[in-house]
Amino acid sequence: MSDSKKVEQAYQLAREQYAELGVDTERALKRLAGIPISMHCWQGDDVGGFEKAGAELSGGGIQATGNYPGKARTIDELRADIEKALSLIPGKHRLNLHASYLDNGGKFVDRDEIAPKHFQSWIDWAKANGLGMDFNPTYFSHPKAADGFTLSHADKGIREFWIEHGIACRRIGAEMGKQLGSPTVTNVWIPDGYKDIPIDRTGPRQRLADALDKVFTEKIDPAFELDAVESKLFGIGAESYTSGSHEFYLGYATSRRKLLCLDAGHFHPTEMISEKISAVLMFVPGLLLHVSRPVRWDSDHVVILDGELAAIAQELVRSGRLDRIHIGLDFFDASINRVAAWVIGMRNMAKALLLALLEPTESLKQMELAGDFTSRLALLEELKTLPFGAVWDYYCLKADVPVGPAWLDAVKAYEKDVLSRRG
Ligand code: RNT
Ligand code: ZN
Repeated sequence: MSDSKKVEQAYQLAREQYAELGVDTERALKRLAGIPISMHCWQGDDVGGFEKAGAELSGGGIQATGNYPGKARTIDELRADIEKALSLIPGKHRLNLHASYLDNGGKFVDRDEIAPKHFQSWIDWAKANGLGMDFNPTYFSHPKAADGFTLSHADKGIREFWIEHGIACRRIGAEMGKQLGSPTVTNVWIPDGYKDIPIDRTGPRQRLADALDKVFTEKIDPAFELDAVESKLFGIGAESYTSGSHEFYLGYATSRRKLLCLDAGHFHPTEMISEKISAVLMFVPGLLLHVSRPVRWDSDHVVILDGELAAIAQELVRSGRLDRIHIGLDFFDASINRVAAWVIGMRNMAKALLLALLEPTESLKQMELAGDFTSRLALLEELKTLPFGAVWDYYCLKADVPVGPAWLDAVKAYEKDVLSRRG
């Protein structure tokens, strides 16, 4: 029997098993195919970008560690790596680009002067590859961010420089969304904060709110562009205070009607974003997720299929508001093959969504409402050993991407033929 026959046969059995619980696997697969995941460009080159030749991530309290060979050094190399990764991931997805990945034709263009034309080649490439795009201003790795403050800086000139950057990025995002036919989420994250205990916690936050209001002054059609703001608890060198804390942005997003970005690594270690989704969705117009894996701190490890990832996906699906939720990944591991890192993280996010879509949510809800917590717990545990893998394999087969670990062979071949030849 051929391998694909085996996959089909296993799927038919799985389908029957799920049907017994009232779960329609065909419907789940259809819904899964309609959920894009925004793949972050920065896993491909350790958050380096193409602003200057040989640029390295520096500042901003984010830290890629490892020196696995073969990282993308040029825009063409990064695009080739992304294409390779996407060819191994089922579904139609998006590319999440940082402003520092601009195509400046080899001539330095500062952050306050970037324009849609510096991203036209990315837009064309995205279009050719059937990808939507999301965007991020880059408020780090820059001399004007070197002392740890940007939009909340005490110096007006520095604030204004970064306000201009934000304004420019929204226009770029809008152009991407317009040309690609689906709104670009432009996500603002700034590293601003103090290493040691500040006297004035209010001032930087007032300056930040004022600067953001200036960044967001221009009305942009939400069919082209949506704004998101991302909080953070701490950063390296900003351990004691961040201007853009969770409470700050929750208030800001609620009062200004912006999307709130929840990054899984930006909270206290026992605080889970899965628990926050239902609450914040009640008050903000939409959510952006930065799905990441914090190991002891905001370490940005590759996303694995763990309990929290499953819980995040459950909350997204159970919310019934996927139309207001944008899923993006945020990690950067330089210690393993970077293309594999993408594939592992993306496939895991999709798997978690599928697991959630295969849940008999209505039955579980009825048990809960009836106070039958015994049945709720029993069924949740039984679900864990249903033949989910057979449904996932079938999804990969139908999407024409490798089933099971076979994708790794493709990555190894790419490493041998392409990545290992990079100096
Ligand atoms: C940093 C934030 C932010 C970045 C990217 C590169 O802590 O998570 O989202 O990871 O902008
Ligand atoms: Zn993030």
